Amino acid sequence: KRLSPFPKDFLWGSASAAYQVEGAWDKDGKGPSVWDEFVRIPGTTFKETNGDVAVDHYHRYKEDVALMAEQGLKAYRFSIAWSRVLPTGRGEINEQGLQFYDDLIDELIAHNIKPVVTLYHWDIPQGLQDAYGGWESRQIIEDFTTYAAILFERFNGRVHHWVTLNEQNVFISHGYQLAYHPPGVSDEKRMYNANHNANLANASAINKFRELGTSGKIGPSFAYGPNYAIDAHPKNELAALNAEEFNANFWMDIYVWGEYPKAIFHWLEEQGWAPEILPGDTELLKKGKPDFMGVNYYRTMTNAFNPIDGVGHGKMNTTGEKGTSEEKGVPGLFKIQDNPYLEKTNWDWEIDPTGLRIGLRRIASRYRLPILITENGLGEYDSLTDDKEIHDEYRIDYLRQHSLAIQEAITDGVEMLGYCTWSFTDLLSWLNGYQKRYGFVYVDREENDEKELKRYKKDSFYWYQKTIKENGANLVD
Ligand code: GCO
Repeated sequence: KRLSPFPKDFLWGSASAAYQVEGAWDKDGKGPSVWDEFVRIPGTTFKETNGDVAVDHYHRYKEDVALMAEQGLKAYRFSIAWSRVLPTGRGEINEQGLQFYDDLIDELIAHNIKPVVTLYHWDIPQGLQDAYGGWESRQIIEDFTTYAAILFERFNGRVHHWVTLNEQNVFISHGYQLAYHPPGVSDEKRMYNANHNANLANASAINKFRELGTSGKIGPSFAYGPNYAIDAHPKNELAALNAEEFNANFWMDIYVWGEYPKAIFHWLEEQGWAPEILPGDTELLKKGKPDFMGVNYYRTMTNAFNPIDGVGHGKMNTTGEKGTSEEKGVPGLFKIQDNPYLEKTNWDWEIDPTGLRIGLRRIASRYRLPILITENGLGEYDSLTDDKEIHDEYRIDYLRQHSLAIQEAITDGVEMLGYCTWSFTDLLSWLNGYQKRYGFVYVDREENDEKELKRYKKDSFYWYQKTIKENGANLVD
């Protein structure tokens, strides 16, 4: 079958997040974020790893950008640490913190790499958490908007792609239900309230972006994977529909249409967990429509009927030992099953390039928005040979298949803006330390041994370099 080519201006990119790469956690006036505090609570992360130094991108950004330029990257997605810019989350600007991003942006532009800026990648300032419980208070709407406006004004004209909130579904569920992330709460009523405030903050920032006449496009990054049924039994099909509504539409409908899907909202009301919608909320949400949908794609889920007294959220695999995830589900809606057709990574994530094509099709036809893949990649153990090489053919294979799925989606008519792989250099995995590597560039460090943080190009670095150069023409043999 003939595939449509990638558009000429397709953004072949790669991505990172401040806490996972920067280090310099208390340098040059930066205030603490909730992650700086959370990682110090024993038992919260793999071998007590933290991002104090991470891969020291804060001090080595020029070296990293030079590697990006050598690879031919068209775009680099990174996040801004709110507490670098505003140490307690509001009030006086810390000019030195803001200057770091100013310099990084200039360095990227000087190398013809388009900056894709994420406003929030999970590191809310501890000051706001202490002052009013962060996302749990409506005060966050104003404070997030003020912070966003500082960045819009400073970087307008230099940045053309803006991401508001990264994986709201993850930071909200992990922070307020599963307690894997700060603030480590397990309370659904509080979770759906915090989530509603995040939705309002997202829309308010988008409205501010437009009010200020900022140039470029803005949208959220959502962690999405399509939900399948284990088989065609109607009850399992219903479970898959429930899962799609619960895991995906509940979060993305509100971004695009300002309304929660009725079936899920009704289910929340029955549990006593529905957020309070105040007068004016719906209007604000409807106005704050994004220009594109950012998609972080890693895996798909396969579902079956789950009775009302069925399984709940089990334990996650954070050790990197295959098969250590537990059975999970939402009682009365769905439960997650192993898909017999799919292989999994060492962290039990299904590898499913066709799922990416399916997911892109679903989003494009439901929301009629262009899509930017803001993350996709393979977390694996990598090893450095004696010759200081990294033969990650498994990653090349993964990325090649997912790039092809994007090309197929383009052929299907989906408007694709770009592909930011996760990640450019190796980085800290929030809960899995430094053993789970995603980068094109290997960084020589272990859990609690920083070594010299030397960078080595993996085989996948060269593969992506060629892919960018040929605009994907090398994908089909
Ligand atoms: C991990 C995760 C992260 C996320 C990213 C989400 O292993 O910790 O994969 O790296 O993918 O931060 O936006």
